[in-house]
Amino acid sequence: MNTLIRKAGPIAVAAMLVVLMAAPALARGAEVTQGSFGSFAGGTGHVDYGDISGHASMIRTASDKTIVVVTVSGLTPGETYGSHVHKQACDNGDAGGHYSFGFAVPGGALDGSEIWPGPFTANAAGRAVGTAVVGAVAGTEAVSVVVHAPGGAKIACADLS
Ligand SMILES: [Cu+2]
Repeated sequence: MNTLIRKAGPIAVAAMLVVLMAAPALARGAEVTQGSFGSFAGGTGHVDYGDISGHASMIRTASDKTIVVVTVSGLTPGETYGSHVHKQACDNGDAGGHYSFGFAVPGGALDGSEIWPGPFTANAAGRAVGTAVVGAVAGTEAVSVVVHAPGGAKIACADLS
């Protein structure tokens, strides 16, 4: 131990204890839920796009943001698709309606209360990427992401788990 550390010893130990005691509160990590897209079967309110695939991830960050990233393939090149976080599982009423915070949040869609990773436009290969970043942590009802055809029909869904 050199002189400086010996002199600073008690203060350094106290500072270390403060850091260690604060660590659990600071250590809350990001929570990630994710899932793969599957096409909805053809039927009332649906357009059967056949073989849409891809992935959706939702990150609830330690800094109280929610980030949603979707990658979708099997789309029609040049076509623009809507996409939202929904509040029911894909096989429960076709994912139900949109997830809503119930109040406006920074970056929120519509009236500021929803999370929309779309709209996005498919490239020449029929692929698209969509993102959403909102300044609040999504609640437990944010359980799926739906892709909508132009016109609104639900065509694909990913359960987040
Ligand atoms: Cu939707």
